[in-house]
Amino acid sequence: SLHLNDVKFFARHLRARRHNSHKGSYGDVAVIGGARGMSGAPVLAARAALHSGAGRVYALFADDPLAFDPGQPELMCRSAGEFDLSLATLVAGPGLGNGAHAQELLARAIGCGSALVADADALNLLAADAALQSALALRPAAVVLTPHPLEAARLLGRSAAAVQLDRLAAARELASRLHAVVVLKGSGTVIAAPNGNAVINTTGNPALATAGTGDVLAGLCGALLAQGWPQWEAALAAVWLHGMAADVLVTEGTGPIGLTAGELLPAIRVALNRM
Ligand code: NPW
Ligand code: AMP
Ligand code: MG
Repeated sequence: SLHLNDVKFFARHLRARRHNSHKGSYGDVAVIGGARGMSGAPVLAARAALHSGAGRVYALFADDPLAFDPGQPELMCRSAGEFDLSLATLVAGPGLGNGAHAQELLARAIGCGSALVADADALNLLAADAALQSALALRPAAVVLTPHPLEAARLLGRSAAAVQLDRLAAARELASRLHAVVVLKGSGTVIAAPNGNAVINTTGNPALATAGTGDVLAGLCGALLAQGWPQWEAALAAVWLHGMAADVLVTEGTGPIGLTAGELLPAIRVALNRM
């Protein structure tokens, strides 16, 4: 396993902002989530995508869509059922819920040709549906899965404790089984590829152990994919930047106690611009 500490390794994928470029040059991201009671999760992921350079960002809601996000009116809030999912890089799962409508939205997301980050409830729905897993494994477009240990455990049919006992093996097994780049989150996040490559991230700290930080990571990863990063590099850079943002905030006293997920956004933006 490699230890990830060289920013130059991925900086080459940063797209220079050319003078004659426009919002259409930096990709569209659509976050699919927002079941009743969990509207915050897709909003955080969508805000993260916006702060990470995506040209246009949509927050799609499985249930009642917000009219708009008062804290981030740049986002376009829509009903997920009425959106053409082939139009954007997709981040499926934050606060998506696990009902029939959520499952149908995920099946549509897997079935379209867009790059896809699957997180949270998208992973829980996958764990419960072998046909969706096969469709995902056969998907030609990029896929990044971002499970925390319990989500990985559900997918592997074992306990979270068993996953934690050999995190490298669990991430590699999921990557090869689902033919996707897998980000097994938690202290020492593991990024694994279907070919067996695996990297342990060295940034991040327990300030991240708070609600919504995973949703931010998923949105960040989606934004890099939308800007044309290959899936392996997008996953590595997203994990590294997310952890680096938390490390910088802790040195400033904004943590480890009481960091909020939303506070990562400006710090991620700074880390990305300094890369
Ligand atoms: P424990 O407590 O140790 O037994 P779930 P979820 C474990 C949305 N959200 N190492 C741990 O288990 C999400 O997007 C909405 C070891 C923990 O209690 C989802 O759609 C928000 N164990 C939905 O909620 C903000 C670890 O997993 C359990 C671990 C449910 O997602 C919050 C939780 O897993 C949230 O993002 C680790 N590193 N990490 C909003 N504002 O709208 C996790 N675990 O049951 O899958 O629930 O992750 O909260
Ligand atoms: P989620 O559980 O989906 O909200 O994701 C939590 C995020 O915080 C992931 O990116 C984890 O890797 C990160 N995280 C949680 N706890 C720690 C920790 N103790 N050290 C480093 N990163 C953590
Ligand atoms: Mg999560």
